[in-house]
Amino acid sequence: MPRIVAARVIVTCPGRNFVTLRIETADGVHGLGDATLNGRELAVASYLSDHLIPCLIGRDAHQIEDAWQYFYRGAYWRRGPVGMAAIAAIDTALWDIKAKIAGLPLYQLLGGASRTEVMVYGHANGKTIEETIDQARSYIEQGYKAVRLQSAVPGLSSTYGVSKDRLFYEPADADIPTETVWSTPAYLRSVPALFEAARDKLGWAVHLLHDVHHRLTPIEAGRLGKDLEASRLFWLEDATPAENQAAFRLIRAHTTTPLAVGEVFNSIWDCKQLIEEQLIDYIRTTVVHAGGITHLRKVAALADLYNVRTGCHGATDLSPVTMAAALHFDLSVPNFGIQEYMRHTAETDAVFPHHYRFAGGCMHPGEAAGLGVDIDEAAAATFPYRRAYLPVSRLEDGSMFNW
Ligand code: EZ4
Ligand code: CO
Repeated sequence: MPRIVAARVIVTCPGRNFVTLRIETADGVHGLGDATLNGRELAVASYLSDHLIPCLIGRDAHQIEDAWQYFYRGAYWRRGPVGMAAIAAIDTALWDIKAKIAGLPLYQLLGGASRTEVMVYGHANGKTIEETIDQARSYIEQGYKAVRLQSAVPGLSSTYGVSKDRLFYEPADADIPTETVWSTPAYLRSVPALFEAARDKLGWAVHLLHDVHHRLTPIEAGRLGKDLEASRLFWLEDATPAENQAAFRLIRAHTTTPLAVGEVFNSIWDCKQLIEEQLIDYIRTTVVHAGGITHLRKVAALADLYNVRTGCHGATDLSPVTMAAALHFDLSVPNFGIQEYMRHTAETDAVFPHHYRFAGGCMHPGEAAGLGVDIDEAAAATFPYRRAYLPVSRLEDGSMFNW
């Protein structure tokens, strides 16, 4: 058996923080797993180093399911973003090792390719509707078949999803959270106009997406969905916070705009009702935040029974290790829908050399054995951790709100 003899956590900040688990077997095979939890990185690093790694040494690297169950059931305290990101990192690294030992790209172990490539969507944003549409046009010129549109809300000094930089969007922008102000009425007035103008200027061949980022109540979301129906969105994302899964019944009752949810979910229990009652069209759970490849495959299998397709989260706070793992998953899973893709900076790409590639609006994980991604530890060591938080959000009267 390939015995695990060493495991350690590497924290690096090539423009933003990433937490990576590296597991090694007695034969010198190593595997990587992403454990990055934006704004709470060191909690996961400690959970792994102080609590899980000591139990990992000596185990059979091939027993992936058993390791998953051991750390999930064995904790007694189940689920939660910190614990599930740590389990995800172990799970991903063990799949990487198994595929390397097999000499196959990971997707071959997951049933093989169900498609030739994976459709991704890019992020277009701007301070005005015109700027956002111009940026969407540049994505379409690069071959993208799907683009997410986010435009600044008139009257608000900053809006989530709208970057200061033209190429890269990085919301974790300060060592104490930036305070932002939110107005739902201003937002609800601005979005339908954005998509009407986008259809007018960009036509109907491109898929258009939009992220509400948990800012609405169910009835507000129902109304927005209705107002956007004529613009034929690919999806409307995270319309409301989804702790209350049953709330989606109300949204569903009012609109045929397809709904996506779940980038912050960490287990199948967070989306069980949403899927079983067919309250959503796309499930956004991803490798790093939902217990790794092993658990994500169970989510996808449940979703497949109810015509729900996958749409994995793929923002810049998900490292190239997650991106690679997601692409192997996407290529193999029968009910794949779309994959989010935000470019990492050149520094991040240099720290994590990888085989996945983009062409013509689609991606492929490549044919290297394992995940096809590595970490350059010497380069990683030149970028020490820097505390960075996502902003917080308040209503105009000062009440705390959802960012
Ligand atoms: O704000 O990943 O759809 N993508 C998103 C992201 C999230 C960040 C939070 O860490 O909503 O950009
Ligand atoms: Co989102």
